[in-house]
Amino acid sequence: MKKKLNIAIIGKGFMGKVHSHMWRSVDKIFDVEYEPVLKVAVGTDEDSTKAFAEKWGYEDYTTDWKAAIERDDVDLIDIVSPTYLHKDMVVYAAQHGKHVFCEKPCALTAAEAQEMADACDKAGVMQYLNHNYRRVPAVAYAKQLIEEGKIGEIYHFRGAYLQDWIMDENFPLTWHLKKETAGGGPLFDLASHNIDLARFLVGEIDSVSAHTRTFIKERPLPGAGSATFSKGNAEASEMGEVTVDDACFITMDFAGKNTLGSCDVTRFASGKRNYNYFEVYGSKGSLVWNLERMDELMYLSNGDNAPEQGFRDIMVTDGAHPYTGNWWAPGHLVGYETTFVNAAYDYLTAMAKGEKVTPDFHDGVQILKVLEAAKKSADTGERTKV
Ligand code: SOE
Repeated sequence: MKKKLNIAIIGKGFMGKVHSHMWRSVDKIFDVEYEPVLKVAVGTDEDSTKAFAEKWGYEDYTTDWKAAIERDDVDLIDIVSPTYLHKDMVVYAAQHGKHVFCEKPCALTAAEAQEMADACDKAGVMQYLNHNYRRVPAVAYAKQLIEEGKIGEIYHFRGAYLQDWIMDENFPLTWHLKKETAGGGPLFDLASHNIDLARFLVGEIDSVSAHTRTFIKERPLPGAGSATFSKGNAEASEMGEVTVDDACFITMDFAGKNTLGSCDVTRFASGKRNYNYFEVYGSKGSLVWNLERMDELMYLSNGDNAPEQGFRDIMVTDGAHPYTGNWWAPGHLVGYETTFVNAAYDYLTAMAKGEKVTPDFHDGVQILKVLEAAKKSADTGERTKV
């Protein structure tokens, strides 16, 4: 008999949908000791929150996030709200003895992330920061190959995360485009993923140089019905200032390693809808991965003989690859939502064993220190210690 785990989700946008799907699927795809129960959905608007709750099968809904956290029949708080709300919600959840599962980016500042980590440590609750791409089977397999020594000493990590969803100058000034609500533009939203993967695959980053650019400096204020991924906002007439980057290029050094790294992130790469990419070049081999072909990992071994040497395209869907044994038969591809279900599986497995799951808010602190150093470097024009 599985233990019931009652979940309150705070937020019901794109990530609310993805996480609801995740909680509904995890105990069907994987063997876990818990049965997630969708207890209560929290949103800011009564009607749409009710509709969201009914659609996904939440037993209840509310517009009061504190009340949801305070409920005795809630065990875990899943936070998919805008970044500026994360710290208060996580701290409040921890103070009420609730386990936490929180979307990235962690918080507005490293100091906020530290408060989140401290509150969860003090309360002894589970803490998890969802950088879902660690849980792509091909990325987990890349990590395995690196740990097995197949890549050798790593000379280069080259990351990129390119999107194009705000290129329309009429795209409204949503919370993503304001420093006080998002912390940064793609520097926070997208480079946080690259930095997470760089730390996961290579190690700690200790200094950075960065360059940022804001291409469109003013945008229409959001009107009624404007949505995150909408294409413009004809109703709005007033304009507001964009206070985050539209693009950022970073070079990085790794602590105690002779690795030279980089990542470039933008929301202005026309045609690149969600191009999360990395290359790892080492003394024994190379790896290349791209989210738009997420089941494939390109691997080159320096040990192969010269005439035939080249990248092999490994279809990471074999039952022996990470996570894949519980998914579909070999060659039957998985998708974006799979990475979230894999994350929930790792979370629930750790919970059952009384272990920690990573990345957590301590990782969030480190990632934010890198992002803050990158912002400082872009502002001052100087190489900056993390
Ligand atoms: C929007 O840029 C977004 O949804 C990010 O917030 C996610 O972290 C990324 O994985 C996909 O794009």
